Amino acid sequence: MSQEQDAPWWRSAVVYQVYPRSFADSDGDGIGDLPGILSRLDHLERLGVDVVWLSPIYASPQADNGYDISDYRSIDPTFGTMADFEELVAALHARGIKLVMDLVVNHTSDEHPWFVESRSGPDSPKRDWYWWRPPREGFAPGEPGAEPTNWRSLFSGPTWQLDEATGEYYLHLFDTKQPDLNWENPEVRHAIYAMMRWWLDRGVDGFRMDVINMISKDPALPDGVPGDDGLGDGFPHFICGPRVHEFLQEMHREVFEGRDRDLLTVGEMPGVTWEEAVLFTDPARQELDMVFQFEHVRLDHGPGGKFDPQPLDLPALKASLDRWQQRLGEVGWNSLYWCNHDQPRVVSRFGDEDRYWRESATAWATVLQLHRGTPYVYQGEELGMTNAALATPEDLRDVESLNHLRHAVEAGMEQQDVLAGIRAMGRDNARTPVQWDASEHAGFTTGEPWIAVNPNHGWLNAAVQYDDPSSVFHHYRALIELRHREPVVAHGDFTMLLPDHERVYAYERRLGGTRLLVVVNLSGEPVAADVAPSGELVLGNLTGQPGSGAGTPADGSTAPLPLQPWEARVYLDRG
Ligand code: TEU
Repeated sequence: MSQEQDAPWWRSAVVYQVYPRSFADSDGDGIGDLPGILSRLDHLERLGVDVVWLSPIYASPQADNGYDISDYRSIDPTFGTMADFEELVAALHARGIKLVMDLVVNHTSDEHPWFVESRSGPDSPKRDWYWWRPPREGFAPGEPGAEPTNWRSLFSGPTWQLDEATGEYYLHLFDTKQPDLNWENPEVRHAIYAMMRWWLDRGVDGFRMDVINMISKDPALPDGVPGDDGLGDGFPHFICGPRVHEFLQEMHREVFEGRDRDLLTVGEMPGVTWEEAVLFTDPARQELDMVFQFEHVRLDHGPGGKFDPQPLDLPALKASLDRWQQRLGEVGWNSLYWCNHDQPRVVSRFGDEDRYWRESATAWATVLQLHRGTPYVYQGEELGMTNAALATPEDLRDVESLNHLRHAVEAGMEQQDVLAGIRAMGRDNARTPVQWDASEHAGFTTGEPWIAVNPNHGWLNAAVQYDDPSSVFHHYRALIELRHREPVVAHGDFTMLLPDHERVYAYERRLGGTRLLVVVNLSGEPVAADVAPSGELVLGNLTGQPGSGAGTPADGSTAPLPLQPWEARVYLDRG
């Protein structure tokens, strides 16, 4: 059998992420919901995606928009009912689309009954389900510096919260309302596996596992190297910790083994290295199908971290992605993304939303989608949605941004400087409502949206794009269709071209005698790229170019190939 026939189904699949809060609201409360998603399935089918990854819809106090779960087996009433959920699964399946659920098991909500019980006292049978520790030796509870470790939370401040009643601290790598589960305790692990089996039995097709490389902490809890803020970097002690592979192999045995269905597992892994990623995704090791790595989305972080952005260094991006392409692919597998609910919009971040909105959105789409790996499209990305227009602190909704604002201002930074960083990099950028049409709230809701709709929805919306063959939407559709149609996209090998070029992103994919050439000008100036096209131009992003399908022959001229600002070209040569 050929490599293609042997390959798992998800190698030629495209995943679409739905962030339910902001997708579509059916009942006018201003918050998206399951019936809302159900009403927009035509959009997904038209786009041609194979899988929907649904961000959390479980019962939750919504301190982190559902990434703080208080009951893993029920649907938050904000989003609907279990009956709505069942209807959604059935409707997706009827259209041949799979459903992958978000699995948030590094932590729960502090309102989860497990934590409530755990918190009730040192003798609670669930005390050890979380990380409780006395104050640091020689310190009284609550005294500055009494935290059991000096780790800095991913959401600012220390990772430990004092519980006044017992004088002990609990660990929270994220918000204080997100206490970390103790995976050292086998009861915790088996309760999670049982819950996962329960969802699979309900027909879901896999899981996207939230910060799953943080579940194993070094039980000695060593301090991290302190920074200017006095807090330490705990990453070395909880990123890909000592037992993470063991836990994921156990999970695989307990949850996935023997299920003869087409499932997908993807682990979200901040700070994962490619060396670790190969281990996580090597099929022989039976851990995960693929991981989300973060190297490429950190390249524009400045010395002050994510809220201190700097211009993207294109050769550095190419070097990074090329390394991942080379190291994962034969063994292991990449997931490909620019956008998700935590990242700013790609057209605003790396493109030119003012002068070349359509061209730069489609240029970046082309670059990503034709790499080797499984591409992820985040809701609205297929429309070229832009960053939010959030001007004041009152406009912000995201707990990470709000915590950062508070801590940075307390530490003496100017509020306007902090806000500038949040405007560029904050997570609310990705969370404004999907722009369905030009009506008052963009067709998202009839009520007051929980976060402001982007004012550009008058011209930037799905309704306009459906009828425009040169739209961002149709470009994504064409890219997805190309992956489905041409095995070279899913299965070909990858060679980066022009690695040092400051403006052009070019690469070649080869499978047997077939060659796919992708050449993209990622700048607003015309350039000549030193590549030699052959075969047919099957896809381009300038008006009048083929939108996938019947191509026009490459004109046979030798390099260099002239490219207009933000022009993308894809050539297919069947040899
Ligand atoms: O995110 C994990 C994570 O580390 C970052 O992407 C995070 O969003 C933050 O921006 C770091 O600066 C996952 C979820 O995707 C995110 O939405 C949750 O808030 C987080 O875990 C906690 O569950």
